[in-house]
Amino acid sequence: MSYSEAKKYYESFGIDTDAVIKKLSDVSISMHCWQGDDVGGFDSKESLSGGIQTTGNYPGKARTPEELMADMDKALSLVPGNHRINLHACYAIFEDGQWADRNELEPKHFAKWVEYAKERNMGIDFNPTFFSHPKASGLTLSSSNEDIRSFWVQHAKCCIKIAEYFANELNTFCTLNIWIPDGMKDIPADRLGPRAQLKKSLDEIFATEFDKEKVLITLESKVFGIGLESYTVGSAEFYLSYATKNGIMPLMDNGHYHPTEYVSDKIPTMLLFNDKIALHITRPVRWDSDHVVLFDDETKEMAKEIVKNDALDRVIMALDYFDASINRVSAWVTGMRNWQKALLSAMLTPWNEMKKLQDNGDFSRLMVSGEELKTAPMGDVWNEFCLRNNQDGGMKWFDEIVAYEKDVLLKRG
Ligand code: RNT
Ligand code: ZN
Repeated sequence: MSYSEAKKYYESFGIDTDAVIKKLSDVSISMHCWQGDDVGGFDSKESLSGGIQTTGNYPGKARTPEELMADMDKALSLVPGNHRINLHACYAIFEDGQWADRNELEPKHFAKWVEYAKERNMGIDFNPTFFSHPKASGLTLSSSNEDIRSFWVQHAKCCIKIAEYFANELNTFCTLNIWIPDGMKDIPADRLGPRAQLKKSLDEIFATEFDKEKVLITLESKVFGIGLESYTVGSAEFYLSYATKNGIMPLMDNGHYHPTEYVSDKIPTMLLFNDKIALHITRPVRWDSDHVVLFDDETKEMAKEIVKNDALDRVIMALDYFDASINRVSAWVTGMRNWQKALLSAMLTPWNEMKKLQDNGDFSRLMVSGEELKTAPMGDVWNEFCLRNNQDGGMKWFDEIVAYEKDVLLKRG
């Protein structure tokens, strides 16, 4: 089928594909820098901690800021549209050996990133890093050790300043996401204590003066981590309650729930009770494994809940996965394109008609329509969307990855 035929097909469902293409072209996704170096960062030689794990040893990992930036450029050059980048505090760039610990980070340590983003007209989102650090061997913001707890509170405060700097320099908001790995391997004697400490730490962090239009703080909950199987301080109820009570934005990572719970089901509820919400889009396989985002059923279902509820401007969409077993640049492009495909698939579905079928109890027709649309010519609209954004819709981008691997990645040794 050609685009014009596909256009006609969708017209018969009342969908204007040109308008859809325009709408999708305006969606910015936040691309996480940490896919490029297995969540390594530049501020320490500590190995990755916090109950998260990259697996694989594919050659070509970025070892320096220059390499990481080059890889991100390569990835972004193969994704249609204009996007944002998402940094972690551990990606600070220290010039002339001017290393600073996490409680002393300053905007100047991110000046190179601002330069990078400015040249490419991109926004930056940000994350304090509460892991891979000697003071993160136990609890962080929920610690009962005052030295440790205040160190991490100070880290978060530094990050607010840096986020404000990003927003001011780049003229767009900066999302600042707080995720801590705090938890326990075995059954805790005291569950309430650490949560009370975390509450106190968050209160202290939010007492900082900052421009709430520019810095959008989000709170990310989790169910468990490796070595932290029995107890997570920052659980879903904890952050939901804190966020609701204090007018803070919640962030849902779809790898952070029990396997039969779906973030797609949570999105509409959250939209009813929050002005804005944020997502970490990932793919959990058996556990929070952070596999590359595919164009699979749950990914489509999450996109549907955003598009169908007309909430594209109320949901901050960030990718979050790290796969070291395949070409890392390819992993970025695959995930970015797949989230766009999921949004496209949702935009090409006549939700109003389908809602009517649901409201009228016509569940047979609803099922048949849904199944019919699964083989609709979405690929032709995808190709046209790519074309209009100066990209190829097929697999040609992968040839560029192969060439980049040969010319650049494999030469890294
Ligand atoms: C960990 C969380 C968190 C991290 C990043 C690196 O389970 O998902 O968002 O993946 O901050
Ligand atoms: Zn996450």
